[in-house]
Amino acid sequence: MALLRRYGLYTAIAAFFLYMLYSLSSPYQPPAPGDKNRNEKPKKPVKNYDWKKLPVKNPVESLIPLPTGEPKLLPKIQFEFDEKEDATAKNIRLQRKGEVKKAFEKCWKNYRVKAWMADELKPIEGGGKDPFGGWAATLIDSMDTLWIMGIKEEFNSAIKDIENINFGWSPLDKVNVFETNIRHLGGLIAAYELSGDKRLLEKAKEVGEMLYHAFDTPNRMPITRWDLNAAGEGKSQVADDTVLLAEIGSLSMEFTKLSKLTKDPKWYDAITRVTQVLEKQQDQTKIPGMWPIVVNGKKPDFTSDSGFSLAAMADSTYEYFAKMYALMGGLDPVYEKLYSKSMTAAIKHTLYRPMTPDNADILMAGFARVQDSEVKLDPEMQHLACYAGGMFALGGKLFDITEHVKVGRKITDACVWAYKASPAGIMPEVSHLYKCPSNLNCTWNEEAWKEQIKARAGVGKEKAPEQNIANLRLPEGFTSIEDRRYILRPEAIESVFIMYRITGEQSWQAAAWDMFTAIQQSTSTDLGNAALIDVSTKDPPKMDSMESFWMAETLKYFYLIFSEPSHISLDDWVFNTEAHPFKVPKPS
Ligand code: DMJ
Repeated sequence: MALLRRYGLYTAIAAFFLYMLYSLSSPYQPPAPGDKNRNEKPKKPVKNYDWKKLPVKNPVESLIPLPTGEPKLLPKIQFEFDEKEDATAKNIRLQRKGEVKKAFEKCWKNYRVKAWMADELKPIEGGGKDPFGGWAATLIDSMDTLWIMGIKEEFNSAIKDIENINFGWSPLDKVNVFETNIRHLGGLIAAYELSGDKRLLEKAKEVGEMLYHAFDTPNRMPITRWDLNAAGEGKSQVADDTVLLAEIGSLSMEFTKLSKLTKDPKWYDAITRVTQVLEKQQDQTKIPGMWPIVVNGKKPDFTSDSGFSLAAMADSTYEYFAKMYALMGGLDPVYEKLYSKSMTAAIKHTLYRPMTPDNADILMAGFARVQDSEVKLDPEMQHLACYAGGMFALGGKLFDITEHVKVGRKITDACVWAYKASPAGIMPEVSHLYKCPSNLNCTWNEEAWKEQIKARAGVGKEKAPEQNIANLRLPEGFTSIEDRRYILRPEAIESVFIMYRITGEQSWQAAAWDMFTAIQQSTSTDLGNAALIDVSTKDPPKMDSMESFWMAETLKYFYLIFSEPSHISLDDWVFNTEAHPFKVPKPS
């Protein structure tokens, strides 16, 4: 009646039909205004910077062009799978794939109903939160998973809402350029490449135009924690003197792909200037071949600090070298050089063999600090470091280095071991293991393990080691657990998936299923999946958090390991660090 009074009969009928059409286009409906589940955006004044038209204050003299020429035929990455599949194995595989898809559909449905357009769904209370700029991170991050899982109606109906996202402004004081790049830009590019829907490329360009202004500094190094409003208002910008290696070095795949798709080299130019600094300074650091976790973007100086790791805050910079080589069709040799020198140094200085009760021949990536020219390795184990298994294995295949495939296998084995060792069947966020004196052979020594627990615990040294172990809830082999959470991260299943596709060994699928069932058992809620506070208990308490990478990465890799191996083959696609697949160029 209200519609009728306000707009007249014909408009009201048209509006009613439009509404019905919209309702039918998706089985899951977003909440109405005023509904407590609706994600109400903050009431700050909304601006809308036109990034494409905003003048660049520090233009480059000439743009670095994309390499031209025919892409090389790269070595085969995937195992030559048998066309015929055993009927029982197929049944099990399909049933498992179905379970993963069901888990995804529950999260998607509730995100749509309770947190539509928010960055994240609160999986316990319902409603949404916006830690990533309020640009619907979960929606954009999940698009290619929808496509890959064949949920095409949802994919298609979500595009019109994506078109309405305003990248011209954010309520955040500082935008994380790295996260926006890997989640939003990466997500849109992959969704476009999979579907061919031009509206997604247009949106990717909008994100690219915005992020390009983070590079508008005198030395063209990007500002990674970026005051978007200052940039939008035309203020001068300077790169920071304290920058995380991962945040400055992991913009390359997305920017390169955007340049290729748009035929505009400006994004490739922007990241190539970072690559040039990495290359120039690679041999001048305290561990030549690697760069410290903290670098100086202002100078730029990527050599001074003394902490090195393949894990958090550095990770994807290393991950992207081999992947960039593939994405460039092998036409840019610099990425092979960056990969091979950094991996040689990382193997020597950051990998260690943990001591386990079954004397497993496994490897983990720890934290290296250089003191008085001596490298000291702290045998840390981060869930984040598990990606390194896949990185070495992929790099090994791409550059034909058998040793790297073996290293990749051993790191992935360590992650599978850590999942199994934990009471909840899930690896904790950060812990320490006992480092074997040699990587070549190592025999379990219970006394030595207990002594190290005492030493690490510091407090309560007077207690018997058994008491310490019980109090600290340490599985055998662990010497401390600093962060007991599991925040739905993907790195372990990511490497397990890559190992499966590379070797064809079904044991990786079995390991994946154990991981999936353990994760589901502890994290599943009525609305989705929740991060865990403490995986060192059998029944871990939950947090009201479901990061967008759960649907973008973790569930995608679980789904793909139970899919036909030709579905998103590693010979045709290369995943960005948020698991968004980009097409690999092929020679014609
Ligand atoms: C994701 O956003 C990406 O995988 C990133 O490289 C690391 N952190 C999360 C997942 O753990």
